[in-house]
Amino acid sequence: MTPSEMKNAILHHLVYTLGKDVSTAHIYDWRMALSFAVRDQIVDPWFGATRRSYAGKLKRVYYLSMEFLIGRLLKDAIINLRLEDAALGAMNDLGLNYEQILEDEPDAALGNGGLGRLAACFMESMSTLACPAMGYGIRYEHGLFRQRFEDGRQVEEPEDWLNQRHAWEFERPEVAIDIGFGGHVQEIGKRANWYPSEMLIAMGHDTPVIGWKGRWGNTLRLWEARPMHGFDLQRFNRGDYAAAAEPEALARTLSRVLYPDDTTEQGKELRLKQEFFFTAASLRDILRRFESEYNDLKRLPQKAAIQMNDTHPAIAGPELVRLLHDERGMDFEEAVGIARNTLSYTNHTLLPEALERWDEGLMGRLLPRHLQLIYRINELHMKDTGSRKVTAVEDGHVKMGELSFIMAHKVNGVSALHTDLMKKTVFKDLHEQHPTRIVNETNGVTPRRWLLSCNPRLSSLITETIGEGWVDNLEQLERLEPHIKDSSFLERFAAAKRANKVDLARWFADDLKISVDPESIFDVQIKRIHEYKRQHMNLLETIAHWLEIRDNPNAGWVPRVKIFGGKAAPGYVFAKEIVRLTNDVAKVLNSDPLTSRYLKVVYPPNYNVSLAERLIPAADLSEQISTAGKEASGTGNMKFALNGALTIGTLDGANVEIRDLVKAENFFLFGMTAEEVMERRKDSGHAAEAIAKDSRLARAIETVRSGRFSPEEPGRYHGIADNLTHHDYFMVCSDFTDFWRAQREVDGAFGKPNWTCMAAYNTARSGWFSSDRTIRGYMADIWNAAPAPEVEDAAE
Ligand code: TH1
Repeated sequence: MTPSEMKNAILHHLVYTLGKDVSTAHIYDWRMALSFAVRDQIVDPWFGATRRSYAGKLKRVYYLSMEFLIGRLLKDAIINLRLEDAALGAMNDLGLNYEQILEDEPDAALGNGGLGRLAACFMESMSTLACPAMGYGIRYEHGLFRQRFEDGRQVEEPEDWLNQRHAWEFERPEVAIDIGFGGHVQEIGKRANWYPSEMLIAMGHDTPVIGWKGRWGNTLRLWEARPMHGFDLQRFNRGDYAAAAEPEALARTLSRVLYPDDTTEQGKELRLKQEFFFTAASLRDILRRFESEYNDLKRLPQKAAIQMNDTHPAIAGPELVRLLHDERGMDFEEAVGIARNTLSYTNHTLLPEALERWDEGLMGRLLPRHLQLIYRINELHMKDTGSRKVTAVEDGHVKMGELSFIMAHKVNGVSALHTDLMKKTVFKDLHEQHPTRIVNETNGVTPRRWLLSCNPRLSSLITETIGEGWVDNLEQLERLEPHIKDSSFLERFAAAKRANKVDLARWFADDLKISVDPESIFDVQIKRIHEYKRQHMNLLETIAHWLEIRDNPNAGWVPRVKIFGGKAAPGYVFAKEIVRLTNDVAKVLNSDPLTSRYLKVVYPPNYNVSLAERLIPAADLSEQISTAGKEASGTGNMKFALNGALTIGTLDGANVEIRDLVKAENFFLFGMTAEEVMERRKDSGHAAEAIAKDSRLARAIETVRSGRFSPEEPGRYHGIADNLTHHDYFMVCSDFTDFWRAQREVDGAFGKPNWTCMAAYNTARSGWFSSDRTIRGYMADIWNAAPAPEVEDAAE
């Protein structure tokens, strides 16, 4: 496409799709017109892929996920279709600012964090690899809340991405599926009919997901809840206006909001309803498609692979058995076998507070038939394994992890360490019964978004150096290695990083009114706020460092900017205190004339995918400091390494594999191992001992306790200080001393010529962390799926 063709397409959509005149068009109208012009280019390859899947009778992958944290889509589509020159040219021609138009797009935040973003990266990789696939989830009216700070406190505001028209979706009113809840069960022999008491409709909305060079396009189908019987006219006519709208409001509640809890479980009824709603709609859609092509249900596992992203869609097990056994008359044991061979399950966490358990009473009320089937599945499992030990039902609860394990032919962890711990801890007994079921698929990230699109400077340097094959074959980055000896390459590598830092510094100055020196170490910790991720350990180190600078302000300190980003779950009190402390510390440090040229703290509000794309390319240091054994994988860690930031981190999650690949000398390791953590926890005095041995730590905690950061309310942080001194479950104190040591090593290394080499080795050796590699692993080890044959590039 040429710029002038693009320009004509934009003008056409402006007038005929949006009904706007050039002279009155706002930025929104231009952005929509550009989006529609780009979307037009997606449709043909997308249809082509669908046609080829049907014609070739290809096996399809179905990715069921409560969350898809897709972020903005316009630039992604432009890049994957190689329309940058056309789009930029057209924008210039029209006198519009391209960057500003891209920034106008709301960030679709249909997820909390890593789990949802992983699902989005997987969708993009499946399209790039021409793996016939479909993502299924919920079309939340409100995604993750918007975060604002008020006197340093987090305030949550509703996110309303759908206030504007969503340019990328196609409504599918014909894809409407009835979903029931409650009611009663009528048993006929071993089979049963379920008569729900409450019904609503799931309506599909399709978003095309286009892969690199437009080679292939899959669909993300998100369900919206609609009332079965909309508006009650009789009630309205009686003057009962609120009641008249009730059924509608009730049904729509189901797809109204994303639960804002990341790795914590609330056990709320509405959540269970959401889970069943989208899972049941997806399974019915999958079976409908299968039955339109094949007439033998025994072949389902050969033609469909259904991945459960964590336990949120775990009701898929019993529901699929119900559809096969109750509704289609298949023998129960055979139905369980077919369901199991079709389903697989990814576990993303071992944290006990995140493992879903549903009260039997609640489950029986909402899903009476499913509860009966769960009992039978459970009994069958005990019969088959001859064991009474593990069961999916215990103490009046249904344990969704166990249920998922029993109903899946493969269960995977998301990093080598995490998979190993799954086998040794949470799934120990089940693993002994089914020793080949658990497999590892270390997470990955899509290089299109997380390098090519977000870091054009580094991307250009890479392409100029080794060609552009790396974009869909990321392991080619290793071809950079010979160039790391070359001073002109290193200079350009450093220059790209510096320019990214200057951009970020300008944004801090303009948007946050904080000035930072781009020559400082940009030290970044961005992720959900959680005790196990230990933002408070990072803060204590910051405070200790600040106190040390104050003691000796003229000692030639290495300047640093500590950058934080992240949201706290609205109900997670401790995490919200960490948010507030971060803001309070920032206020004191940034206005300290003695120290502020050496140490600043920046905490931009509302961390999201778009902000990540801005921060990661400018980072020197990546903070991956979770208590070992707690972070299942992490994916931010991979994005930073890929963009040439060095990691300071523990041996946790995928950090272990990052360090193995980039090599120990290019990674700042500190802290206890997962085993040492378990050992040390047995010693109830671990925190007090650690504090007694480290005067810097003691002083930092005392400073927090003293009210130095909250003079108007001196007791504000007693909670945090007490938790650390007495309890400290996540071992902040016990790891602090080694963390401090590693941070000072960072100071020593930064600014030396070797730093750029280390950074470049991180980029060159991170190719393995492409989500293309991860998806190939799922295809081979779990899905038994193959890419579509003979796929050419549409965008060349
Ligand atoms: C995250 C894990 O914490 C993280 O380590 C991992 O990299 C990521 O998943 C992708 O695998 C999880 N997010 C959630 C969210 C919910 C429940 C459990 C997890 S685990 C709602």
